[in-house]
Amino acid sequence: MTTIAEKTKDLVRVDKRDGKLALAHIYVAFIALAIGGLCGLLQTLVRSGTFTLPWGIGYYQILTIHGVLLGLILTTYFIFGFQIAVVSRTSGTLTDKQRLLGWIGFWTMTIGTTASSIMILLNEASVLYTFYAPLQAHWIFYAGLALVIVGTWIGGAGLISKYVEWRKANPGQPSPLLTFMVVVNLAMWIICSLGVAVEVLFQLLPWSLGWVDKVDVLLSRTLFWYFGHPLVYFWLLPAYMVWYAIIPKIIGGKIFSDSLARLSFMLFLLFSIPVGFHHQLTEPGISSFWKFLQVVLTLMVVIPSLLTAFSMFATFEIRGRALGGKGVLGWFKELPWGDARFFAPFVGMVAFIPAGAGGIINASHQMNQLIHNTIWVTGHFHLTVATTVLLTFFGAAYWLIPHLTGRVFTKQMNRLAIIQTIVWAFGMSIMSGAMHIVGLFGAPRRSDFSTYGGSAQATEWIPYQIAQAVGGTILFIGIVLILYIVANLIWFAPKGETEFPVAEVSEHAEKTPMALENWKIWLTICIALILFAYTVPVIEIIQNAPPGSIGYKLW
Ligand code: HAS
Repeated sequence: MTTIAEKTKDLVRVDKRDGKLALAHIYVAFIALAIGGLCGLLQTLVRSGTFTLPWGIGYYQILTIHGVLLGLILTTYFIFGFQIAVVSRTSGTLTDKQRLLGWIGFWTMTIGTTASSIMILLNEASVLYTFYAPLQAHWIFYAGLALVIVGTWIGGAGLISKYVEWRKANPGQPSPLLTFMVVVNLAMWIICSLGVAVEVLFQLLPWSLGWVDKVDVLLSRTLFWYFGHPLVYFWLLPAYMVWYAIIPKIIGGKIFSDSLARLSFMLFLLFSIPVGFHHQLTEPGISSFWKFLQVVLTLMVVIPSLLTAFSMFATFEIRGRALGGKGVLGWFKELPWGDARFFAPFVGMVAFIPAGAGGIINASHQMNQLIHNTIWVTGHFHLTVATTVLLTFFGAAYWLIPHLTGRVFTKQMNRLAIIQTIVWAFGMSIMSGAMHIVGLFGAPRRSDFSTYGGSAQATEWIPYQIAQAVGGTILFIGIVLILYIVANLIWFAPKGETEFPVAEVSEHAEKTPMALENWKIWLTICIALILFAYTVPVIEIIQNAPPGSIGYKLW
């Protein structure tokens, strides 16, 4: 018979077999970081006007590798690895069937990633990470991406089934917070990735195979952005999982409110999907009313981030005061600044303040006219995903990898991780700062310097583009440092036990209402909002489809 101690031990340590599955995902994520990061460095050098790519390699080719490997592959693999570990840690070891689904998902994704990457390397798919039509890639590139998505559905099904199993075994009780958060993220992901799956399967694949001559570009972009905006929250929510439920434990505090954390996640589920038009505000073919409606919904999706900021401030202040911090800000210096597991995500949070303000500017219909398609947008997403999210993932890697590999995060590695965070923040401030400023002057994003470098305007932009190259080079040093730390945690760090920190909820928090876990209510509102925001404009787009494209004369 298992004793209570043994049962608890099972729950605090991730089962080795689940750990192996999680680690497989994390390895691919860091390989993607190495290759994608190198391409990022090359890009900034090309844009500075001082460097030409050798061996006929194209600018758009490395830009595609950079965007696909970092934006789509690093994120998705790290998130799945993290989510598998989190569910196994908080809801118990996966069953053999659930783990098998995880492995099938992993290999499906990996076959797809390899196929798509080979096509990009062969210069058969230099279509950037958004693969907008009418840029056309080899059909294997699209098929590969479709496999990546199908793989995530299979792996996701395993995790959702663990949640269902837990709820059945514990009727009337709120599920473990972290598992609940994973399931919200997966629900959002599955609903939104249906859009890109339809785009790839029914538009891009038949077109690239030559079965149809034309593609309805507006419809394809609409389907892409139906997916593309929730995609950015699919990146953000695991970072929020760390902030809400892990950082409090690392700093020795408690979760400020379980209900507030769950509410904020549910609001993301509702408001992150029906907002894709805020990426298409300058596109003809969608009427102003629907753009306006989606701008309003975009501003609604800011609310859960403001709730998160409030909750984090409360957690930090309560802990800082418990440690003796006095006065309005005295608690601040009591926080564990020397602990990289806290410091890296904290710097990510600080970056999210200007990054979020930038997002609100982007979403504000008229201001979007100024920044759209300028390198300001690139500055925005390097602050959000490449700083806020990535620094939080690095902070998580410092305990997650040694926990899974049975090693320890040594003092030297901790010191190096603090340096890594500072290098990253410094390099990113220069690079993203320069991108924001020169974007306001109209410098385009995604443009090969050789196509515009000779113009008078471009000469004014050059100092900022050199600043971007300087920032990019510093960031590359940051990539080398994190890869060194990760390699240490996988192969060389001393053997030992590392804690998987999961915080408890504060005893002062209100009881969590079960309504927050009533999926019937939330999924119904979510689908109703999507139908409301998209049905009429999509019908209009299809009615006006160009002759010869799929959709033409459908109505
Ligand atoms: Fe964005 C474009 C609007 C958030 C990523 N975004 C992009 C693209 C990417 C991206 C990749 O409306 C480019 C896509 C492309 O290739 O074309 N974005 C927003 C808005 C938000 C937002 C309103 N974006 C994100 C996040 C991303 C991301 C998060 C990745 C993870 N974005 C846009 C729009 C465009 C866009 C337009 C299209 C532009 C165009 O024309 O092409 C909001 O979610 C932001 C809300 C955030 C906040 C900040 C809250 C602050 C917190 C930190 C608290 C700090 C603490 C520490 C506790 C309101 C939670 C305190 C310590 C101290 C010392 C003070």
